[in-house]
Amino acid sequence: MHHGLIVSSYGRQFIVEYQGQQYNAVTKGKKTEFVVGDQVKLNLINDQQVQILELIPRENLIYRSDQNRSKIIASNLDQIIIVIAIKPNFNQNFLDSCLICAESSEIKPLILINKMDLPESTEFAKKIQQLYGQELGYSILELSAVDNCQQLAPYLNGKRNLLIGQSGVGKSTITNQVFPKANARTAEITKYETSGSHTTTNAALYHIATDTDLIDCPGLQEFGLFHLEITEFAEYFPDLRNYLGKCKFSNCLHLNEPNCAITAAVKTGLIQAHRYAFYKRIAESYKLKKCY
Ligand SMILES: Nc1nc2c(ncn2[C@@H]2O[C@H](COP(=O)(O)OP(=O)(O)O)[C@@H](O)[C@H]2O)c(=O)[nH]1
Ligand SMILES: [Mg+2]
Ligand SMILES: [Zn+2]
Repeated sequence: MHHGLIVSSYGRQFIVEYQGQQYNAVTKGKKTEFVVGDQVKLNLINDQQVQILELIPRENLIYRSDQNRSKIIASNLDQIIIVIAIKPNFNQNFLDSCLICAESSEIKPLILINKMDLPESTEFAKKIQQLYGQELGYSILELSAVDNCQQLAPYLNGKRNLLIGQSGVGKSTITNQVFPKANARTAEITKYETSGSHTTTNAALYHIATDTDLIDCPGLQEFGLFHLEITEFAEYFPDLRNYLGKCKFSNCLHLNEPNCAITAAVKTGLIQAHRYAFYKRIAESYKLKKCY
């Protein structure tokens, strides 16, 4: 039996790497729920094609989802690098959602503040360092993909890394800097090809060293969390976690219940208001959907 690695996906098409060669993959039967990072068992058809027979169990899998459907993004990861930048439009909820995604899959996140060459980034980075570094304890790296991307290399070493972030933050630029052979499409190139659309079309995994991989994935504007359970949701917030178990009701959802340790901590400023607002917004949307 041969084992391969899914290195790219285009819609329902997959590219599988087997013994250093890339093959177009056909899947067996209807089940085509594979994703970049998956290890699969396969049959060789010819020197260009393989047939995927079966998925080898994943160590982890990350999703995003909205009310209607969830979409798998990548699997078997060691680190999620959340790329943020003041331009084109920083969305704090997106950052919070990515952090929850990393926490819920027990994958270590690294927040990468890109575009530090822009003067307005200094103030922005200071605020992020305060809120997410000092208060929440996340690792943060500041750089400019166009000036000094080499700083990133030691953070990638020995890991399979996923770059996620809103469209336009610089993920493909970073990918090309770290691994020029990737030739990933950046906004400039995509603009030529598809008149104004800023998204790359597929996720792709690059081997930047023998034990180091980088996955660049299509631009995302939303990062839904509907696949998570409301009762577990607060555990994915390092700032709410310490208060769990201290509320009057053991099944407290920390919304309007009396004697709730979390809402009390929000009132005294021990929990940042914006983080609780984010928690509340998602928790309430779960309630609407699942009728808790
Ligand atoms: N000023 C500045 N612009 C950058 C930097 N990194 C990327 N960009 C620009 O930001 C735009 C979006 O980059 P791209 O890599 O396509 O973003 P992606 O959608 O996250 O893959 C492009 O115009 C890049 O040239 C940076 O460090 N500084
Ligand atoms: Mg891109
Ligand atoms: Zn509570």
